[in-house]
This record gives sequence, C-alpha cells and structure tokens, in this order.
Amino acid sequence: MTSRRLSNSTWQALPASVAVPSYDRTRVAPGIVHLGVGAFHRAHQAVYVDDCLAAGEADWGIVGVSLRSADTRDALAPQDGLYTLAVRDSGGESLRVVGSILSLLVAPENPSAVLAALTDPRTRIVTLTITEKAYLRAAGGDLDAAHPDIVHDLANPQMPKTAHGFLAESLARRRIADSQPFTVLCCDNLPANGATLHRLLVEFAALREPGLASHIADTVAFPSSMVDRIVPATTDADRTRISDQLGVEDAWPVMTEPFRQWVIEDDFPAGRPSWEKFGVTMVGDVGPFEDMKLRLLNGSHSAIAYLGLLSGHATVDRAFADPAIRQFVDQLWAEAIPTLPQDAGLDTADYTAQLARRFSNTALAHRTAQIANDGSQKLPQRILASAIERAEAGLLSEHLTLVIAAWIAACEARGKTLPENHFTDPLDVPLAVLFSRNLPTDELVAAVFDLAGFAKDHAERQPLIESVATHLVHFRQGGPALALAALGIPGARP
Ligand code: CS2
Repeated sequence: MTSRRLSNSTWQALPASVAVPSYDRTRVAPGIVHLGVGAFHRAHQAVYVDDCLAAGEADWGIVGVSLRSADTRDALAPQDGLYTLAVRDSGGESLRVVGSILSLLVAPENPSAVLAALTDPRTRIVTLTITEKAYLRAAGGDLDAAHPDIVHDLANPQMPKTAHGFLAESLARRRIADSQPFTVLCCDNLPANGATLHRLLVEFAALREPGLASHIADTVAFPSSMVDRIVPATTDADRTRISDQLGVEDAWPVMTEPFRQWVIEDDFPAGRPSWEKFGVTMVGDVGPFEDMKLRLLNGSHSAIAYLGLLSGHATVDRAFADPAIRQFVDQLWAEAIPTLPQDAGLDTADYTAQLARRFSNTALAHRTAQIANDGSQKLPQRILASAIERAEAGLLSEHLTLVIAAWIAACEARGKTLPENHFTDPLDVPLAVLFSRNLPTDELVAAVFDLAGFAKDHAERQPLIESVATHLVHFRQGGPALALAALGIPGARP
C-alpha cells in the first residue's frame, strides 16, 4: 500500500473511475456544524451536502465535531477532511470522494473551538447524529438531570461535554450577541426526534436559567427528520482495499448501500440548502415516515440482530437468509404495520419488499453485533411503542415481545455462548447485577423493565412482562429454535 494520503493535493490524480468533488473547496464557507461525525453522518448528510456544494450552493460546508473520540479527526485532518464513500451491492463497488467536511474538531480537547464554531454567525444549521444514548434520557424519557455529564455541564457552562451543554451555551451566546439562532436538525433514530431534542434542551436550559429556557422554547426551530442508510462499520480490509483502488491511502473510508433517504420537516428560519433538488423529501410532518422507519426497518433490524446472534449468524444478510428468522420478520412486520398511521399514504407492502432486498445485500457484511449495541435505548421506539399501542387496542403482540426476550437472552449469553463484550449497552453494569441474582424469570423481566423504563407507568406493563417472560423461558430452555417454534415457526437453528 502507498503511504501518500488522500488530500487536497492528491485527489486530482485519482483513477478516472473514482468520482471526486467537482467544485472548488477553497471557495466553500461553513454553514453547518455537525455533532457526531461518525460513519453514518459521512455516508448520509455529508453526501447530500456534497451534492448541494457541487451545484454551486457554496455556503453550506460542514464543520464536523466529535463529542468523544479523536479518531475521526486524527484520520481525516491529514486528508483535509476528504474521504471515500464506497457504495456496495452484488453488482460491485463504486467509489466517490466526498468534500463537504471542511474541518474537524474534538470537543474534549477544545470545547472553546466548538463553541466558537457554533456561535459563528455563518453557522445556520446544527445537525446531530450522536446515537440514542447521548440524549441522556432517564428511564421514562425525561432529561437525566443526575447524569454526571449533565451535572458537569450545569456547573461548567463554558466547558461543556454534552450536546445539550454545547447547544445551550452557544444559543445563550448568540442571544447576547443578537445573532439569529441556528436551526437544530436532529438526525438520530428517536421518535419525533426534533421535538424530543427540543423538550430535552428546554429541560436542560431551565436548570441553567429560566430566561434561556423560554428563549429556546420560543425562538429555536427543531424540525424532525427521518434519516435512512445502512452503514456497516469500516474494517481494516475495507481500508486496504479502498486505498489500493485509489492509489493513495484513505485511513477512514465509509461503506454503504445504494439506498438513501432523508425526509425533513421544512422549518428553517435561518435558511437551508436546496435539499429538495438533491433527493431530500421536505414535508410538513415527518411523523408517519419516522414511525414506519423506526418500527419496520429498525424494529426488524434489532430482531435480526438478537435472533441472528443467538443463532450463530454474524451478519444481517446471513441471518435474514435463515428461513426461520425470515419468516419471523415477515410476521413481525405484520404485527407492527397496523400501528402505523392508516391515512398518511404509506405503502408498507412496497417498503417491506424493499427492506427485504436491502437486508439481503451480501456485499455489506453488516454485523449483527453492531446493531445489537444499546438495545435498552433502541427497543422503546422500535418495538415497545408498537406493542403498547396494540395492547391498548386489545391486541396481542407475541412477535414484538419475543424481540425483547431475544435482547435479554442475548445480553445474558455474553460471556457464555457469545464473547464477553460482543456488544454493549449503557445498562450493562446494572443488568449484570440483575442476571447474577437468579431471579424467577417473570421477576427478572419486571426488573429489566423497571431499569430500562420500558412501558413505565403503563396499564399494559404487566401483560407485556408476562409475554416477554414466556418467550425468555423458551430461549433459556431451547434457544431461538424453541422460542420460534412456539410461534409456529419450524426449523430455526438451535
Ligand atoms: C441500525 C441502524 O445499528 C442499528 O441499530 O438499526 O443504524 C440502521 O442501520 C439505520 O438506522 C439505517 O438507516
């Protein structure tokens, strides 16, 4: 492999088969600060923005911020922010160098630089992909005001650690400077993600100063958005293969599928790129799209992850090719679909057929263990929301509750049939304490529900717990084969 790096001075000499920025990067000004500059952002929002820049909308370059690790900055700073997007399916791989990330900051190293970027009047949009757990919600959904990072940020507003701390402090500074607030565009897989972040940030600001809370409540726009693209973690083999194809080294390429989707509520008082010209759907209410994506795509993704892990399948495509898991997913979709809005024009048959094709993409090697991370943060909106709504309508949800049991069984299997830290969860420590107590199964499930805030204070909590416990007994006695057989699905791998 060559030691020359992909950068402003090498990209012109790449092979003709690699698409490159067609615009002058030196003329691009920053207009967006992105919090959480991981692989998903670089395969999704940064690509849509790259399209806008290529069409001459030069005011929307991205300042990428990592809230925790320096890895992305360390890899991309020597590359002037350039990286390769590899779009993969059975037809092969197409490469594109993306130029929309102008600079990279690491919040723990230099919080002042992040605040400076956020208060720069040219910054008109702040986008976020920080993952579900970084919203720091307590069991039940309110801001976890006792979380050490929240306590820290309230005591040290000039040196924040959390997204809440950075957003509140920069909005406070912009308010004093009489500079228009930026629009906050949440791109994480949370229900009503804009409204959820708005509520959490107002809760956080109220702990600082009531005036700031009402300023944020009244003047800052938080459009919700639905983002979708499957982005497996990049491997060393990917890095080597891409660098060989480029003829220069790319330390941090991203892998993805051909499909991409972005649906955004059109509420940008400080302006926005003409996203609608580049494949983004701008709508008044993103709710139906969000629910369909969370409950059908992400819900079945979690099911495939936990059943796949328990059945010995390392990747989504292999798990989905297992006839028992495939049949289960079809039945899970049939259970979730009636909970979606019936009058919003959603074509669920087309959507699930497309999901089946996407999950069968063998070129992605999307690891089940990657999706299994953070189940306690993901299952409420992916699985429990549908189960609760069905219970309210007097309907059983045997497939939805099986996914929760599969999550618990997979958590218990770590250190036994699965490697110790095969996947992680913010609740790992208290979960391990619960598992060590050898509780009767229904008591264990009730304790897990309490810990994670599942169906908190809900009338349907007890029947859901009983259903999960029944499945968990099957998982413990006979693995996924017995659990799925009890639903009439034959032939699962034990
Ligand atoms: C996945 C998502 O890791 C996960 O939990 O379900 O990241 C999924 O791949 C994306 O939401 C697809 O848009």
